Amino acid sequence: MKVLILGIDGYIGFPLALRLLDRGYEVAGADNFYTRNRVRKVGSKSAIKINSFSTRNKKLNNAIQFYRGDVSNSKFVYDIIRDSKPDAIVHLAEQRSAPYSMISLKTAIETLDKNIESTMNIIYAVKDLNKDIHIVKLGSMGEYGTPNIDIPEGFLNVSYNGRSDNLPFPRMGQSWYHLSKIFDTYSLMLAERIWNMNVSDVMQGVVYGTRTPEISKYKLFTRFDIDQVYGTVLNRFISQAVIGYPLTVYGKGNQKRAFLSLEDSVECLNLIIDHPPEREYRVYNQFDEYYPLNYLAETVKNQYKSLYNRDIGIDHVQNPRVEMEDHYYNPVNENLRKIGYKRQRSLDDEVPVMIRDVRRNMNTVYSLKNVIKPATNWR
Ligand code: USQ
Repeated sequence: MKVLILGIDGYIGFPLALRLLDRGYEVAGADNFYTRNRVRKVGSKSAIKINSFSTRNKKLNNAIQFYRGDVSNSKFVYDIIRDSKPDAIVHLAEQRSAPYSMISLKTAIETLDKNIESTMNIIYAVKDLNKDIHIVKLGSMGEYGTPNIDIPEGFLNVSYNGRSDNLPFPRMGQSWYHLSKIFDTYSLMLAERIWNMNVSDVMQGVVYGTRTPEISKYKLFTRFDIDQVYGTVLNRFISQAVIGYPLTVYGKGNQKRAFLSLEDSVECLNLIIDHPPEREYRVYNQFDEYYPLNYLAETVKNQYKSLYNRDIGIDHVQNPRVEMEDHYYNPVNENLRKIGYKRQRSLDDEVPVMIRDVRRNMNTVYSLKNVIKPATNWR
């Protein structure tokens, strides 16, 4: 099977490529190094040293058929699909930071434009060139927001005035980034409805981690962002602990979010690639567990204490985001289990591995100290 990974230079794209190559798939990929550039633009870089893409590919004997370009350019998307002839396309090539989308009108529109256009380009290219291609699209658990009822997988049975239907679950994203993903979701739903396409729409939780077995095997790390714009919460907490910076829990810390390890993310995507829907739009809620942020902070604090006997502070900083801090949260994730998903790495397995990897890059983390403090305000 041949898989085209859009965003192959990214945090998840690169380990996914390693996994698929290692398991005998043909892998093509595209990237315009947008994340490397945007992270530089906010004064940061990957806290774990990574090679350039060409060095990565050289170390893999150029096993990846690579295209440099922007997936918000429709000609580029048509050209690479025509040339690489994939069976599946995994779309990871979107602007992926909620805080980045909230910096200004310019970054909000950049996020909406890039993300919506790239998905539209893929939909049209697949419709025009080969409708058998399986589109695996990365959405976000944050599309649902935090409703006061259970969160099903994409759809909800609704009874109203004596009639009932299975309708899209209401989406209540809390940033322009999440809104862009919601638009993608509706675009994919419509595309499948009118053109009978094969779509897996993946509502992914927050991913954490530094390693997969292939990263260790090939000694090729993936990027690891810890700054206030591109860093996600657990990756930031680990780095903060390593340099003795109090963990920046936003607000009360009772906010609950769904999480999974990098290894589980890659494993789930591999399972989804192996189970293409047949002329169907299918939603996967892709996460392992959900936790309140305070639980994550306590886990990092306790594990650090037991590994290095050092006390880590926890600082409840004023929340720069507009989000509920006390709320109900109960999403389901049955569809992945139906195709064979079992947790690979738990939070407790992964935190010590992450601490050790980040400690090896301590000097870089120190050098990024001034981009840790939250500075992007939703208000
Ligand atoms: N948070 C802190 N302290 C920090 C950073 C974040 O308390 O130093 C809190 C935030 O307020 C939020 C939660 O942690 O309540 C998650 O924030 P995050 O930055 O880790 O994740 P988020 O902005 O939601 O976005 C990330 C990825 C995005 C993906 C999404 C999945 O950047 O690409 O779609 O996670 S989800 O969160 O399920 O929407």
